[in-house]
Amino acid sequence: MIKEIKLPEIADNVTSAVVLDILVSEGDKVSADDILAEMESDKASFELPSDFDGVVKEVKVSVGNEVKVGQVMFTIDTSGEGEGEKKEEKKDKAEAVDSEKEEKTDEKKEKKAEDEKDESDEDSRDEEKSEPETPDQKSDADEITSDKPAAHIPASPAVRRLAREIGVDITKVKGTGPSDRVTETDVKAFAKKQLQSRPAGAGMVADDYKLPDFSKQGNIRREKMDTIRKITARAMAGSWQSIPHVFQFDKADVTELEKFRKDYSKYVEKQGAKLTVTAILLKLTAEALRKFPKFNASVDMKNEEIIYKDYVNIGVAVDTDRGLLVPVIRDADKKSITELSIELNEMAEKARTKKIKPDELQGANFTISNLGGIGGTSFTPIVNRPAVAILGVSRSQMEPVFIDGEFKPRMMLPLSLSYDHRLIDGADGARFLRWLCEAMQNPLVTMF
Ligand code: CAO
Repeated sequence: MIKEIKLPEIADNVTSAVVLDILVSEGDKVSADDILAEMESDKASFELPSDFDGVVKEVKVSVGNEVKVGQVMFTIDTSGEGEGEKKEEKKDKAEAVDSEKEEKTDEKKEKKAEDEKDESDEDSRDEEKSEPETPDQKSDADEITSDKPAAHIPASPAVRRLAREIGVDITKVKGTGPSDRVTETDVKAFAKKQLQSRPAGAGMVADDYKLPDFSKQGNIRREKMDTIRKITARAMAGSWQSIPHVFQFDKADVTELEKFRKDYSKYVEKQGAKLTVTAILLKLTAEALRKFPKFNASVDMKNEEIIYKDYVNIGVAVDTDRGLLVPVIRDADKKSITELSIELNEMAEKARTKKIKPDELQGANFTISNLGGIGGTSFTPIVNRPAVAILGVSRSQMEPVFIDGEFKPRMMLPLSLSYDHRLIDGADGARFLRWLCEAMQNPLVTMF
């Protein structure tokens, strides 16, 4: 008897759903409640189970199809004849192949053996609390490359679902069950091995995205990443993936500050440095970090603790020939603007001339990234963990600002603050940045 599997009613006002994945092929034996397809409506993702035991006679939809409620997606032969037909076909096509009956018996045995194996694995894990498996113990779950589409890899729907849920490409898993059937244990061992074989942090960069063959479009050239690029790529991807970022923007009126800077730059020059906006920002940010200690902290999610630091170390992003380097100005709150200017000049020079030492690049609680020397109206820098915030500085320019009933030309400096929302809330972020803007407008604010 042929039974139809239709898209059922999912929820009020949902009339259709899209096929995300099809987990069976025509000729597959299924049991009631085995998952046939994964679907997604505009309300939710869900699995479509079989209502019957039998053999999949027809798959009437493809991945990506939009299916209407009530539309037939699969037909299931529940009479057992479908199995017979398939058996005959196989016999005719390849006499060398075992009879379908044996295959089906094998399949039953395989399933039983696999279930028993999986169950006993579970039991031994639960009851005996045995040592975790090492990758070597599971070396039979090596990576393979199969040309077969995922739907043709021998595995139960539950195993396929597990593979999808934990991000394992089932075509790469070597099945250790009878007739190379992929078992739940194979999938778990494969996932574990993949994780263990990655160098720390590599998972953040070496993603599974398959690049297209660019040479089809024209000539290409491949170049190895240098160490700085690799470190930056890992650090930035790691920060971006682990930190829920929020970005806050503001503008500081630096008209008066610019006058001050020009007036005092000669004094600082005499000491051998240049008084720049970055040095002034270093001073004011150090004050802000004292006033708002959360911005000078780190998050320890493992222990669910916040680590407040009594020292104020600020990293400054420096653009070098080799890429981005972030030397750290230690105890910035204890230094004068002149001292900070001198140290910033020295550090930037060392970074650019490859003289910077590794420990001079470590230990920042906060970072300042000033791109204003190059240009731009705003940008959103990535928080450099384990810090929880970073200040982005764009190019200051004269703007008409409406003050006391009239527009006045003012030098405005755009600032952006990126912060970790696990620790810092929106109001904290807005207050921190506003305070910094006000401190630039009127440095007396820092006295209060
Ligand atoms: N707005 C307008 N002008 C600015 C400015 C700003 N926000 N910041 C700097 N300037 C001006 C300076 O006044 C200076 O002008 P003059 O030559 O006329 O005096 C010029 O730009 C160059 O400044 P500088 O770079 O010598 O000095 P600095 O202290 O302002 O900056 C440093 C030092 C190390 C921050 C900077 O050189 C640098 O490397 N910036 C790049 C940071 C970076 O790459 N960030 C990205 C990180 S995320 O990928």
